[in-house]
Amino acid sequence: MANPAGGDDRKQEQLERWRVGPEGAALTTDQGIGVDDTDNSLAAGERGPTLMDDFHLREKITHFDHERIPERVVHARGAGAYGHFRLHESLAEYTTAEFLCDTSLTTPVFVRFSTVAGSRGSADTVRDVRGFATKFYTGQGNFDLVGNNMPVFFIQDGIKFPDFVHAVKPEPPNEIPQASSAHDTLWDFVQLQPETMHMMMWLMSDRALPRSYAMMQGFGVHTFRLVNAEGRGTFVKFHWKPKLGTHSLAWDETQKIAGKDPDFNRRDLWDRIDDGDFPEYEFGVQLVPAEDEHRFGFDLLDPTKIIPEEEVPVRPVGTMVLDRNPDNFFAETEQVAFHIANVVPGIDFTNDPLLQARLFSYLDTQLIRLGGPNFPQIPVNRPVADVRNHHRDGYHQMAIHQGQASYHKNTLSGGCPMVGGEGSFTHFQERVDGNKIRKRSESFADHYSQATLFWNSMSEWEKGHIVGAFRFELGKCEHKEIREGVVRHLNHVDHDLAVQVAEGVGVRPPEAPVTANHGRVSPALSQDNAPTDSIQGRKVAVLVADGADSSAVAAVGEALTEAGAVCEVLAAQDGFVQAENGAQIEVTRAMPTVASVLYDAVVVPGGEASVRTLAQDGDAVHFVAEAFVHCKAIGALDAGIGLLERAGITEVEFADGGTVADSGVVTGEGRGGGFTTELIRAIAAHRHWTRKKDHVPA
Ligand code: HDE
Repeated sequence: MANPAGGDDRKQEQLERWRVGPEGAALTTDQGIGVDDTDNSLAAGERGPTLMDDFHLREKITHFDHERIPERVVHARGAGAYGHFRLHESLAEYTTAEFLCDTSLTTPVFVRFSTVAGSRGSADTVRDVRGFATKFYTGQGNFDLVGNNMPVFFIQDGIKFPDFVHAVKPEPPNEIPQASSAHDTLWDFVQLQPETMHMMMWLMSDRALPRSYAMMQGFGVHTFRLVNAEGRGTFVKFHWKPKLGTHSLAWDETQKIAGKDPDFNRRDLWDRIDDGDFPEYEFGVQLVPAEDEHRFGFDLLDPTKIIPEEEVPVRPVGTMVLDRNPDNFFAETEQVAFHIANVVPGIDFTNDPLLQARLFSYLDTQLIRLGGPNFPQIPVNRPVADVRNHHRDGYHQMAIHQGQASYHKNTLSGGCPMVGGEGSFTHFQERVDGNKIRKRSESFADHYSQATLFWNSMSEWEKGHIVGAFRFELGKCEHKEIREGVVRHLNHVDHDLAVQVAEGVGVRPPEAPVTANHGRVSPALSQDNAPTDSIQGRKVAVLVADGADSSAVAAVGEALTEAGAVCEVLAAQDGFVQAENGAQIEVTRAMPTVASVLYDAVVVPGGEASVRTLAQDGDAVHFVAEAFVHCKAIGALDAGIGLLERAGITEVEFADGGTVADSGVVTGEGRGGGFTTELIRAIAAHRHWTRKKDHVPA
């Protein structure tokens, strides 16, 4: 069976067996018995009691009563998709994992993106880390790369994970706040656990507010190990880089979206795949030879550290395309079970103490969440590789194991299944020697210098957003001594940062730096350097009323659509508006049902009467003003420029064929070719963060 993006479809073929459609079928009970009435219970008389005989009623209600399973203790809110991984460059020199060696292979995948702290029904656009978990269904078994969109973590040792999660989750007395780190317990934890500082810089940055799952990096976080045919190990960090670049929403925007469309990222992923605009990521590796283990100024086993890309470049070796939406959220996205211990021959672990604790946690958590040890048999979790072993029985066993022997060794089943077959997993042989101790290695002691590296690498606008985020989040912390504690740590990161945050949260700014800022930078960390050459999947609103210039609407729509954007025509009401020339313009959505925060850009075409009406419509004026304040591309043609003026966006100039008057504001007369070219460039830029916007109320 072919998939839309071409390539291997073993997983989809396997899933086909389990898919159940409603077409042409009669309603039955779970026992396959036809049902004559599912609207009225069986009762003794019209107004009489319901009868136990009604097996259909009992089965229907019982099944309903048991529909819920526990949500994930973290990463409860998620969205998933199937896709394919293609290798471009063989890593056979480093690993025996076939899917990383054989460039002719295509490997089916399932990816689940998630937020961490919120409940299953929480909003997508909260400030949080995003999970980026990938299940590779390889011919050698499942490999799960259970990563995040940030390359470091809050803690160094997994034993602190329950403490950390308890601190960030809603507080115990009242379960407030939902899906937010802006509360006392989180900051209390942070001030007492300075190893969090690097990750807190990422969390307070725009990385925590992704515009789209298709515009988000992914990181394996830990240092793993690749092992080649000779048994030689090479340290590796795994990376995903989105083809569309890493782009984020504005903080004010995320809060509004959380109300207007809490499913914003989930919907975006679904719509992109539905529209054939498949999210694509480059898979890269940072490789460190075993003999270089100690050449860095930090410990490779410390998950609060990155290896700067400038020191060890990320080598792109493959591409992942997400090309199929699930059929059923519960069956697939909810029941998918990732486990960091799912590795294939040629990929192995290191002694990173965070990674080690995860090796235990993921299997354990699935047992309670999915109700027993047979969850790997759930369709989405099944490997495409053969499964043969002596595991037996347990809740929800789906396999009918044949044969007398369910033990090894045996003669009765001919010794099968046999151990040590070709390609079986052999653990990397690492010599270890030590006393049993509870002690953090000295090599894990530096908690600040990479937080400083991150800060130094930010552009001015990114620094501004980080300061704003600290002021907001820490400002919500009621206990002044906790705010003071956090500011003291920030002063170890950067004095200016600490002073700016202190001033915003009402604590005395530190007088002097604790240590001098080392001044190092890693340009790869800044989103200011993300690619901005595409408007693929960007959502553009075109505002119209009766009297709009229909040829301008069509021309702009055509140009943007051709460049890959999704254009929607908005008017006060759904239906049609009457164009200047009497033609009808179809309205995609009524303005009150949407909001500027759901779009990447807004365009106001000409037509005197249309613009006059829009200028009298508070929704339309606010739409433009808000898009301006959120630094989005804005285009206006002819009379449409009047709406920009009405919205207080005054710094516009005119020029033949269109021009960028204020960064990202494109105006034009007579929609000359220059207008759409400039507009496309302005939208591709993602946001115009340095725009002067304080004079516009929105
Ligand atoms: Fe997880 N994590 N985690 N985590 N994690 C879970 O497993 C855990 C950590 C990550 O979409 C749970 O099936 C411990 C780092 C993702 O289904 C649980 C520690 C990273 C997902 C669990 C960590 C992650 C999870 C909850 C510290 C990035 C969602 C439900 C030792 C590299 C996977 C589940 C999905 C989910 C434990 C730290 C990523 C409880 C104990 C570091 C993307 O097992």
